Amino acid sequence: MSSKKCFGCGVLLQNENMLQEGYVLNLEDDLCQRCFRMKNYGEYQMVTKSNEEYLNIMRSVGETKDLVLYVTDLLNIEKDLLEIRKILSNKMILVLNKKDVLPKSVKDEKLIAYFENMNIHFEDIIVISVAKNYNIDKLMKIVKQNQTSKNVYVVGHTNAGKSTLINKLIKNYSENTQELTISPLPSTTLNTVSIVLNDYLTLIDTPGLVDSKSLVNYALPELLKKLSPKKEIKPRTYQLRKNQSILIEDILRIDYKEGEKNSFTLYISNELKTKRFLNPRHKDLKELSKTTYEMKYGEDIVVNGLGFIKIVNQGTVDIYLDKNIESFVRKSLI
Ligand SMILES: Nc1nc2c(ncn2[C@@H]2O[C@H](COP(=O)(O)OP(=O)(O)OP(=O)(O)O)[C@@H](O)[C@H]2O)c(=O)[nH]1
Ligand SMILES: [Mg+2]
Repeated sequence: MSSKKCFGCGVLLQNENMLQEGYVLNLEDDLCQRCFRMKNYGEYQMVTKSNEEYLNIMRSVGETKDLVLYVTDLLNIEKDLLEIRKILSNKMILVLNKKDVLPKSVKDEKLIAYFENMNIHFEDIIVISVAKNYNIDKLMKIVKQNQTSKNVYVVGHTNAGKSTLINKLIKNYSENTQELTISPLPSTTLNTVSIVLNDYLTLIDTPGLVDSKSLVNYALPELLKKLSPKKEIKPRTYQLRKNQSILIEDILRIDYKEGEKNSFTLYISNELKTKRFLNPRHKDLKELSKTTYEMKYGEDIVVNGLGFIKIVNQGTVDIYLDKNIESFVRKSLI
């Protein structure tokens, strides 16, 4: 084992065991084999990491007084933003990424107000899209205003786009040619990676917290590719009456059990197939488990890793979903 880290994911490089992470033929190499394959051949290799290591990294970030960017994916906002806030008392900016996947009509101000109402302290909240280079300059300004030292940490759940964001900042603001590895799979970044942007700013990428209850951990590669939207979502709205259902691929069934005629809008990748049934169905649910939600006016059902369903009026809704995947209800995001 050397003390050199992979430039792409931060793992310690080693040339002893091909089957273990960090393997390189030659310790002079900058990228581990896993990163090399992802980058050059788009060959993704899933690794599973214990959250304990990540929590240790978070705790060590918490011991610094450095500014933290907390990046989250607008389509997959975690159930509990406080989870990370509790570990880190650092000055923190909430960065709402992937605005490009939400319909253009959704206003930033509305999204920001939604998070402000949660009453969690952030120095600032900003909506960005790394993919569209949207608000990146504005983010850089906010970083400069709030830095407490050269170092700025980038944290958040896996797949939020932390490494993609840092790559964009490297590209836009420095001569540095280092490129972090990014992928649609969870746990791409494996350890901290420091990137010197200039004399005044060093960004530190960190591995993301893994949501063991996210659909991305259970989806096969074919589905995984379709799950995360590459384009603006075209919301699909269904007007349902009692006893009617919606099916999303074979992932989720939504049964409207009780209530007046109601509107269900799906915010999920355009590539996923959906069907509406006008009569109750009983087939194909063997492996799915049922949860009943008593919906109030203007709430979303969120399915971790899939997206969310906005339901306008109150009513009783049953959902059928793999028992390992989390769902929850929140006030409508949009
Ligand atoms: N549509 C869209 N996709 C994005 C955006 N930013 C990142 N992504 C995609 O999100 C996925 C995850 O990106 P990463 O940068 O690897 O995420 P990460 O937060 O570093 O993930 P870990 O290293 O696993 O913690 C990739 O498929 C990116 O292309 C964005 O602004 N819009
Ligand atoms: Mg990463």
